[in-house]
Amino acid sequence: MIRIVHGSVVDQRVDAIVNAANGGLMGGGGVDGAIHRAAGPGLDEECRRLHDEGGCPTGDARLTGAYGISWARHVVHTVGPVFSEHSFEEGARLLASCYERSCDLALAAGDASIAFPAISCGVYGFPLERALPVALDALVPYAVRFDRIVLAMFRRDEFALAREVAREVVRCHDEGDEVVVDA
Ligand code: AR6
Repeated sequence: MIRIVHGSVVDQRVDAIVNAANGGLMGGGGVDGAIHRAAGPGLDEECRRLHDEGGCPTGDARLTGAYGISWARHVVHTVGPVFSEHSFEEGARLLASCYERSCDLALAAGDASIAFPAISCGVYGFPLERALPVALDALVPYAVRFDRIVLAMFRRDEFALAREVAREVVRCHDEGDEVVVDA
């Protein structure tokens, strides 16, 4: 089941929390900063090791522990494309790959639920109305493989826009304050 919700990805009660990271994996602003603050120094330390091993290329992902995010089993760090650095087609391919690689790593680690922020839709400049169809396209094939996939829209206006876009591109219905995709 895929759900679009309003809120921070850090607050989702799931096994795997996905981070919109940068290639260095050493933390940053936006959701990356929020996840590192919530997870604490254990995450910083594990990320430093991944950084020293070369970090993570755009479109790929790396899995770590969740440390201070006590209910989660893992944080999956994925590196979205910077919107202005690619053709739309290439950016969309890289963005889809972020969602797919994150799901693959979480499944391989035994996670039954996963929550994503809107990867690349903040500092990296990918318009949410163009990113969400890419995200949904990538995630629908995984819907049966997880108990729950959550797309967490941090700002109220992002959630409102995501609800509009979802209605245009997939069959879905409202359940309280959430949008459930009928996969
Ligand atoms: N908590 C939860 N979600 C947030 C928060 C927060 N505190 N702040 C922003 N979002 P972004 P990107 C939402 O910019 O575009 C970092 O510095 C935001 O509303 O965090 O992939 C990394 O280190 C948006 O929907 O990620 C990279 O350098 C979503 O998170 C770079 O930013 C993604 O926005 C990655 O940029």
